[in-house]
Amino acid sequence: MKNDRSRRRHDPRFIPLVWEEIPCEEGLARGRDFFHRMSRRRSIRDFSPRPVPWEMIETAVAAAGTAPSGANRQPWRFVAVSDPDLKRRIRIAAEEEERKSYEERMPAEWLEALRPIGTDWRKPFLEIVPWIVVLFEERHGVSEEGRVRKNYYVKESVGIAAGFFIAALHAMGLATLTHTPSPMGFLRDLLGRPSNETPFVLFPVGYPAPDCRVPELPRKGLEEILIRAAAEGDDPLHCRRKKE
Ligand code: IYR
Repeated sequence: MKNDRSRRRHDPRFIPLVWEEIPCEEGLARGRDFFHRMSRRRSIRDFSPRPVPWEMIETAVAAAGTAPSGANRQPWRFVAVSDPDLKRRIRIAAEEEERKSYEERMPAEWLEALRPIGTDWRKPFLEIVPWIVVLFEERHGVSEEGRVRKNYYVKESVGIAAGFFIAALHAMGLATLTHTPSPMGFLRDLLGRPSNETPFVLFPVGYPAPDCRVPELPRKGLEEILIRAAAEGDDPLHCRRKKE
């Protein structure tokens, strides 16, 4: 007798998967290309005022919105700011918090950890960039009758959407920074978001300034981040080489 789960998958509301079959070698080539492109992504803090078309912001948010989420609640909201006055107010509020953080709140160990990155409380890029995109997490939904509707794995879901957003911007030749002026509560007020939404991360989005410099930071190698838990003596499957 079929159990409930398999009956679910035969429910008429289930639809056939749209799936593009990619041969192994081709898939590996695409994966390597993706890796090489992603490995050239850098977070930057020196932005150009060069404008960025709205369609590029829309496209990156559309890509982010394809992320998986707990119970498919899609608990993300992106607020894209181009208004110079609003950007200025965000800069002023962010620098106020950041100054307190750097001068009073952050312990010595944290400041030491940030030394190679060269940050301080000043955030001029918030006024220079064409776009500030603030990603909010929707901590819970609200039904039409005003009842709370639970969301699940909100941080994980929004974190994955943030990753998709960053990858999409990079694919379009745009640069960003995961900026978290802490605490970020002021963003909810400045952007007029409801109380069930909390700022998760702020992305300045634009092109690098011509003289942009970035810290020389190493990335961990595969040998450090990948552990293969295979049975002893197991020879892993490899893609077949293309015939010459
Ligand atoms: N929010 C501060 C501090 C900061 C914290 C971490 I962790 C960083 O990786 C970088 C900065 C700031 O934006 O300067």
